[in-house]
Amino acid sequence: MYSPQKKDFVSLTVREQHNRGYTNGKHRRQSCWRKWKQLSRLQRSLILFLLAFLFICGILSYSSLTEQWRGISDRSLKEDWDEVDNRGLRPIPPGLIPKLSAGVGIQDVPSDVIPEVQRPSIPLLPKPPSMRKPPSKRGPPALQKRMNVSDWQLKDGEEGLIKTDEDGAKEAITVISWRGAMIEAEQGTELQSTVRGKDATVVDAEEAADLKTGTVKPVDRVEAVQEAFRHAWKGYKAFAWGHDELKPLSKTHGEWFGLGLTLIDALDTMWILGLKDEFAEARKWVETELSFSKNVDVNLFESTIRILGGLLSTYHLSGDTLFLDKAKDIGLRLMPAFKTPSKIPYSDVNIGKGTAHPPRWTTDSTVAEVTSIQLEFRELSRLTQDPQYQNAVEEVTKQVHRLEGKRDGLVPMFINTNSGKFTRRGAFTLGARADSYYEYLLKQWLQGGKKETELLEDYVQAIEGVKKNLLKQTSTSKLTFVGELSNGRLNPKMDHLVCFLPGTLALGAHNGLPADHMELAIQLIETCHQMYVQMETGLSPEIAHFNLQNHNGRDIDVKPADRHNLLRPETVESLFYMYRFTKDSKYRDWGWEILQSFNKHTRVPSGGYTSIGNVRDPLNPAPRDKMESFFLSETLKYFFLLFSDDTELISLDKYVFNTEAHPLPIWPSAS
Ligand code: DMJ
Repeated sequence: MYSPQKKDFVSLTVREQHNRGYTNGKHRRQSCWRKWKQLSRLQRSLILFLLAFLFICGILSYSSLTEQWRGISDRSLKEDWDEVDNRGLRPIPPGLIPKLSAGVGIQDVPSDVIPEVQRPSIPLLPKPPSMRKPPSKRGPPALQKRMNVSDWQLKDGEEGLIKTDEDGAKEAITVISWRGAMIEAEQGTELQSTVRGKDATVVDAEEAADLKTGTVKPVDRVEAVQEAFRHAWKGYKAFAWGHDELKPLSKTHGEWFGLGLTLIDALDTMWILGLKDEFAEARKWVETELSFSKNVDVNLFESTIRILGGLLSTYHLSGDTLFLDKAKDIGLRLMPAFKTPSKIPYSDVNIGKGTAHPPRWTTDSTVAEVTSIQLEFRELSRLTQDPQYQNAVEEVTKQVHRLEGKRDGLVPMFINTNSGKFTRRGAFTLGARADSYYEYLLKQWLQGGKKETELLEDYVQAIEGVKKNLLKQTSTSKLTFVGELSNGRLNPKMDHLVCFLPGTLALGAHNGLPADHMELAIQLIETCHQMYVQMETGLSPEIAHFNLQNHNGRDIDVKPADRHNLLRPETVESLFYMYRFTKDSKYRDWGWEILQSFNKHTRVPSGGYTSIGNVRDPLNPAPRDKMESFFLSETLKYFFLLFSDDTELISLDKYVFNTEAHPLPIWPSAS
């Protein structure tokens, strides 16, 4: 700091200089003006002309420069898009599939360690330049962005959850719970963008006439499912071919892993439905386009149940070794996930680099994720005669079997990859993050020929735990439901995901487990059915809240954040099991009603089906512009099997379905 004295001195000096400068300038201007006046008129005109000429030249060269700059940025944009095309990420018309040069495979690597891959020729999925940002997002993609479709408008006052990315750009996101998968925020809480215009998703008049309710013969129903599949495929083929998911309203695609998820997930459905042409086209894509040599993070659970499971079952059904080879490739690439201090796998694997990691915010994995990959890896070991896959997943099963922290056989939702222990104990659900743990206990026991008694014990004990801790009835209609336990308190809410349970219980009872499992299955499938019929669209919400007191005469309440329907399969899956084991035609009729509701409220005329945001508003179901791969893999497959009279088609005594509806063989007793 200057002292006041010093300050005065300085300011005085400055003022003096300033004055001097000012005087000098004036003096200089005066002398210039005098010189100008001394020039002849001709000289002055010449100078003025020259100045004007220079000014015009300046303007002209500025505009040509800016043209050039614009040209440069256009080229960058085009180059970026060419890059996208070169990576095979643009829809490729079937039949015109270009040959790709062989990718960097890992099968030839002599050890079980996948090397850090040389910078691959196909870098991580690019975004259009304007949106480019580091590929840091893991888990399911935000399921819905605010739509940018000219025909659609955001509904007044309804905004999506706004997320700001690293670039400061804002996007509307939907938060979604995935059965067993990682989610981005509180399960089931979401706000979604909605769109107006009921015509967009409502089946057109001609189609509706074909699909009217009434006395419909099974064969007609079977054909209706084939027709629904073809319609879904039409959209996928036209707008999302080779990509992960169809966005049927904006007529484009969504990418999650960049591995053609819908196509792979749908392969065995096409086989089972007898859609030969579609299958042949898809097979061609797998043969010529599918490469797992990609620097991309995939979720271990999701890629196991959808990709590995889908390839293995397609191999079994078709006998085509192409699918087995691809299954081996992805299976090996997923193995680094198991290299953790506890051998409880990480949630994410980079299948190109051979590295694995937990989510950014925790070292926990989800219990359902680490315990619902066993059917697939065990089968891979059996087929390859390489025990490493089976050993890795059975180590997880063994550890979870021994772990403390269960409640009457019910498991918490998280497990730590360092300690191998359950974390965040005290919350128990049969819904997201735990569900398929129970399913895979029973199904592994069946897959292995009913020999692994610890699996059976854990399963039977868990069902007892459900009965003791989670089962309740509504006061109005006495609907039985499976609630959630949170620190000793029952929350009377049930995810639609829990509707897998009646089918699994029925499968157990069919295989000799107690008869009361079947009784419970009958009660629970009734509840799942009610979750559809009590909604105005005839479609279930993602989460239902059940009334334990008769305060409003209703059994089911739905919170605004839970009103969405993602075309999920669980109820149709259970209807299929219930029909197979009881032959009670009401289960087929219930399924038929659901199929028609899907056709009425989720079918997009130009091709595909869409998730919707509001099952309570048939006039504006708020289509969300996304067709999940499990709609083709599971929902439509289970519809078909429910309506088919051929009960030997995927016999439940010969196959177990993985949790993504991919049938895997029950091992011959010799294995
Ligand atoms: C599917 O990916 C599988 O069924 C998984 O087990 C749960 N979530 C979806 C379907 O809802």
